[in-house]
This record gives sequence, structure tokens and C-alpha cells, in this order.
Amino acid sequence: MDEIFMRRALELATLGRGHVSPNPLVGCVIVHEGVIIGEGWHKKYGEAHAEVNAVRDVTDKMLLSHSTVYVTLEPCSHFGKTPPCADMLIAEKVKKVVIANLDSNPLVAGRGMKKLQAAGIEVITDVLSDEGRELNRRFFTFMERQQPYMILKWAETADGFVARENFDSKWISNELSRQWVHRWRTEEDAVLVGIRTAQHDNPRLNVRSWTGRDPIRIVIDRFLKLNPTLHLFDGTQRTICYNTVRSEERPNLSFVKLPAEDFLQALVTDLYHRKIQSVIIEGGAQTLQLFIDQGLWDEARVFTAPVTFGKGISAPRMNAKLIEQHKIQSDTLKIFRP
Ligand code: AOF
Ligand code: ZN
Repeated sequence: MDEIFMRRALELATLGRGHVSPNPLVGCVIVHEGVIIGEGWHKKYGEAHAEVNAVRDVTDKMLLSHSTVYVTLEPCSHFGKTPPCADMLIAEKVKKVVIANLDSNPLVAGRGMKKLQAAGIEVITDVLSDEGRELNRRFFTFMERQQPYMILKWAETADGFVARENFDSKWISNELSRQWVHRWRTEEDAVLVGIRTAQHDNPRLNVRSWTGRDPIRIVIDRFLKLNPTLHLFDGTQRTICYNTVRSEERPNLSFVKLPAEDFLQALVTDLYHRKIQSVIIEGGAQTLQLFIDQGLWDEARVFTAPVTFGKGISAPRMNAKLIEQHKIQSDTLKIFRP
């Protein structure tokens, strides 16, 4: 039974996708004598936590003292943007709390659970913990490794090329695959490209064929060679240009100087300090390969289209494990992990 209710809580948690970062996705169900009497999830960054929304959803508050709370993440113990959920559950005198994952946020990290136990509430942890870790892989990576969750994305031909030598081949994947990419942009905090992609494709890196918020744009331009008239610099969307020359703030556009040595590591650390929890790297091949070679990636999403170029710029190479495969009309999408 615990797993059934936790599965529902995990499902509710996903409804916050694209709205809660850098907070985790959290869902909560409250069960009285085998019946769900309240449901909630963390809907928006800075707003009420899942437990608060679930308790609000309960009509007869008298039932709470005989109820079990299923929550995908350990209830918080700190005053953040909202007061501690653990205190609220104690005040409501709930009987039992079942948790999928403990919170890796150093402000919480087990304290929420201890608070509940000290108040005499029974606590069970690690129910569907693998599913919970997977759901919040961005949050856990960010908290535990102090760097964003890095997703690589590219489209390659059947014979393994991502572009022609003269870069005149902008589209390899089909329109539906490209729509998937727009959805992904709404789900991650930032999109990153290297200098060659910025130059040759002049991308906008916004969300057009899906609904949701635009990601922060990140471009690597070590020597500030890029043309300032590119879409990336138009100030319509928060943009960060990492370089080795100078730092400068403009409206919606930050130039950030990093040391030439350990440039990529400095870049991910800077993203961490800016609370950017996940990044999707959209190219080009050279930039993708740099992140792969430094071991700075957590997931790769590769489209393969049924076309051949014969020659061109080769797709990145990596040591990876295939974990998922989808057919998107004529394209194949493969998802890998290191
Ligand atoms: C919970 N339930 O639904 C979430 C939690 O600034 P705040 O107050 O929103 O706190 C953010 C932190 O609280 C976040 O980093 C994580 O540790 C925890 N998130 N905790 O009990 C929730 N979203
Ligand atoms: Zn909380």
C-alpha cells in the first residue's frame, strides 16, 4: 500500500515540472484509513510546499491526527521562502509520515525527519527512493555535486555526422523531434551553445513550438569574437556569455570572465552559484566533446535521422550506456547516461 500512495505522490510531484527550480519536485498525499483525503504538490518556486498544499486540500482537518502523510521528499526543517513543513505536520498532529528521499539540502539533511520523530510521529523512509532520485536527479546532482545537471543533445545522420563541413545543413532531425527539443527547453534552467553554433546557426534558443518559459541562454565565447548583432545578444532573454576577457553587466546580458585554465569546471561552478540547476547543451560537436572529455555530463539525448552525408563534422564520441529509446516518426531518439 505504501508504494501505491507514494507512486501517486510522485505523479503529483511531476506537475511542478518547469516551475519550481531550483527547488525539487515534491508531491504529497494524505491517507486516512486507506482513503486519500488530501493531495498537493509544490507548484511554483517561492510558493507553498507540497505538504502545505496537501493539508489545505483536506476538508475535515480532524482526520489528520489519524492519517499518514506520503511525501516524496523529507519535510523541510528550515525557514526558507516558507516556514518548516515538519513543524506544520507536528502542529497538525499527523500520525505517520512516509518519505521517498531524504533532502540533500544541507539546511535540511535529516533534520526534518528527526524533528518529526522527536515529536512522536512514526517516520518511514526510502519508499520508492530510486524513483524519487530519478525524478529529482537535477536537484540531487545540484545539491550533492554542487554543479548543474548537464544534458547533452544533438542530432546526427545515420552515418554519424552532425553537420556538413561548410555548416550549411541546419536541420538533420525532423520537425517533431525539434518540437521535443522545445519542450526540453521549458524543462531545464538553461541552454548552452559553443561559439561555432552561435556563429553559424544564429540560434534564438527560446521556446517557440511548445508552451512554457524560456531558458536562460549560455554561450561560450572565450575571446569575445562573436558578432554583437546575433540573436543571442538581443537582450530579449536572460543570457550569459562566458569568456576569458572581461566581465560586464548589461540589461539581461552578463559577460562573465573565467580563468583560461579549468575553464569548463569554472563555468559549471559559476552556474551552481547562480542557482542554475540544469543545463541542456545543444552544440556544437566540439563543445559537446569538451564537456564529455571533462566528464561534465549526466545525460545525452541523441536523435538519429535517416539521411547520410558521406562526410562532414563527426558526432561526439562518449562512453555511455543506452537507457531509453524512442521512435519519433522517421527519427530515433536514444537517451544515454555515462
Ligand atoms: C518540502 N516540501 O514541497 C519542497 C521542499 O525556500 P523554500 O522555503 O521554498 O525552501 C526550499 C528548500 O526546501 C529546497 O531547497 C528543499 O530543500 C526543500 N524543498 N521541501 O518539505 C516541498 N519543495
Ligand atoms: Zn517544506
